Amino acid sequence: MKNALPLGFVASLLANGALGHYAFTRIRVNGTVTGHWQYVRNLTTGYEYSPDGQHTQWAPYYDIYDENIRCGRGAAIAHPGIETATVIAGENVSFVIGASYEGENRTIYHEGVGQAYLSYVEDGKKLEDYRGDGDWFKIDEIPPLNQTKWPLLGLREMTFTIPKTTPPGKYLMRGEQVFPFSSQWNTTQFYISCAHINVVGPGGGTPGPMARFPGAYDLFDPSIWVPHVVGDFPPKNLTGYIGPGPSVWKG
Ligand SMILES: *[C@@H]1O[C@H](CO)[C@@H](O)[C@H](O)[C@H]1NC(C)=O
Ligand SMILES: *[C@@H]1O[C@H](CO)[C@@H](O)[C@H](O)[C@H]1NC(C)=O
Ligand SMILES: *[C@@H]1O[C@H](CO)[C@@H](O)[C@H](O)[C@H]1NC(C)=O
Ligand SMILES: *[C@@H]1O[C@H](CO)[C@@H](O)[C@H](O)[C@H]1NC(C)=O
Ligand SMILES: *[C@@H]1O[C@H](CO)[C@@H](O)[C@H](O)[C@H]1NC(C)=O
Ligand SMILES: *[C@@H]1O[C@H](CO)[C@@H](O)[C@H](O)[C@H]1NC(C)=O
Ligand SMILES: *[C@@H]1O[C@H](CO)[C@@H](O)[C@H](O)[C@H]1NC(C)=O
Ligand SMILES: [Cu+2]
Repeated sequence: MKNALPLGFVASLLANGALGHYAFTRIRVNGTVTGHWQYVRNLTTGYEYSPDGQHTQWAPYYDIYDENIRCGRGAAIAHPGIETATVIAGENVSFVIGASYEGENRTIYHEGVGQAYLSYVEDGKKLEDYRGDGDWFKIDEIPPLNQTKWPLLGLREMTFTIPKTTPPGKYLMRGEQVFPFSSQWNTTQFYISCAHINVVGPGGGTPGPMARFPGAYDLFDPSIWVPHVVGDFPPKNLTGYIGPGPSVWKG
């Protein structure tokens, strides 16, 4: 958050005792919260634009033109021992916070949209080795509730629905929360994690439109950076905000 937040927001963070960021380290499937990095690709330590081995695992990622924008910092391939969660199409998968300066039970406090994408792993190819350089489609988006309120604020998790007609198979599932209200252009924060899932169900749908990362987002997208003046929190004019990237495929 260095040099990137309006004073009013910083003040409200300090009032809440919140000093840092967070990472979605686990998912909820079938109602149960699973282990840290059990089904989610481990993030490396680092700051802002690159892995550096010195900062925290839960710092956001900033560079929308780098391959780390797919699955988060250093998560282009999976760490050893990651598992794949079987998920029934039509059910929910939540990305649950599990690491922050305040420990595992931090709640979401960044104002911003939550989104989820899927990328199919071709039959016979291993999810573990898949770098996410293929096509992605957006399956869900959690927009503002009204002019002033993001529904994610205060929750521990972002919940997304796997469309009922999603073609069965193995997917990288990309969950992200975007904080587009930095005081400076080109400092939008992305909280990204990718889970390994195996979708089961009848299939029958034709997902699309497709997008690739990098490529899906542009620094000039109005949703990537929403300028706020100092002290302008809570926001006053959120209605109409649509998250960056392609439209949602509902199945
Ligand atoms: C995740 O990455 C961190 C930082 O590099 C490392 O310390 C940790 O052992 C890794 N955890 C897993 C489950 O791979
Ligand atoms: C969720 O429930 C389905 C149906 O019972 C099961 O096949 C699947 O393994 C469960 N997934 C996880 C991650 O527990
Ligand atoms: C899935 O999530 C949506 C949105 O949060 C919720 O309305 C719905 O009840 C959930 N469905 C299940 C089966 O938990
Ligand atoms: C986080 O919350 C869970 C559920 O309430 C609890 O079991 C766990 O001990 C908490 N973790 C910490 C580090 O406080
Ligand atoms: C937005 O929704 C929140 C939560 O329901 C409510 O407290 C607030 O008054 C609403 N704001 C507007 C402008 O309707
Ligand atoms: C955005 O910021 C990064 C990191 O400082 C920099 O490398 C990049 O050139 C910037 N992009 C633009 C278009 O200014
Ligand atoms: C609210 O935002 C829209 C663009 O999203 C803009 O056209 C409009 O002028 C804004 N309204 C106010 C009162 O700031
Ligand atoms: Cu933060």
